[in-house]
Amino acid sequence: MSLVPLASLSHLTFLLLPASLCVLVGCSGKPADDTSGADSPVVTGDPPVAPTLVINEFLASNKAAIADSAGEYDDWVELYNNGETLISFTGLYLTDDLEAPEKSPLPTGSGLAPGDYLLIWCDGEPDQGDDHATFRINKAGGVVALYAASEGFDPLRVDGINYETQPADLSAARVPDGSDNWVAGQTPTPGGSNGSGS
Ligand SMILES: [Ca+2]
Ligand SMILES: [Ca+2]
Repeated sequence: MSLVPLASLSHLTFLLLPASLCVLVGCSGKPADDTSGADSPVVTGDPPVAPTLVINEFLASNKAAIADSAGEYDDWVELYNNGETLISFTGLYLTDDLEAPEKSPLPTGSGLAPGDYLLIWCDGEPDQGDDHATFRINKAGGVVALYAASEGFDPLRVDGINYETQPADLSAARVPDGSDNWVAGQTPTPGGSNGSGS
C-alpha cells in the first residue's frame, strides 16, 4: 500500500516557511473571489496563515483498537501541534473530500497546546461530542485533510494525506511525530507519541 502526503503539493513549501515570510511572498490562500483578471475586487484583511497543526496518525479500520466514549470502535484521526504556540481551532476543519474542505469543524472554543495531541473520531456522529467528525473515513482508501478557513479567502489546506486500503487495527502515522515520514501498519498510539521509529 502507499501513502501519499498531499503535503507534497506546493503548500509544503509554505508550511516550511516562517509565517511572516509567507504573508510577504503571498503563498497562503488566494482571495475567494479572485478571478486573476482585471477589475478584481479589493480584498481587505490578512490572508490565512497555516498553523503548525498536522494530521499525525489515523486509523481507518478500527475493529478492537480503542473505543470512543459511546463504546464504539470507530475510526479516528490524531492531530498534533508541531509548533511552539497554542493553536486555536476556530476556523479549522477536517474533511475526507477535497471538494468540501469545510466538512467538519474542529471543536470550537478549544485549542491545542504545543506538543499536544487530539483524537477526532471519524464516525459521522457529531451528536456524541464536538470531537466527533461529521463523516467516517474509508478503510478502502481515501483522503483526510485539514483546512483553515478565512473570510474572503479560499480555505487553505494545512495538511492532508492520500491513503490506500488500511489493515484492521493498524494505523498510519508520522514517525517521529510531525515529521514528513509516514509509516503504515503501525501499532496505534491514539493521543500519544508515535515514537521515534528506532
Ligand atoms: Ca461513535
Ligand atoms: Ca499517536
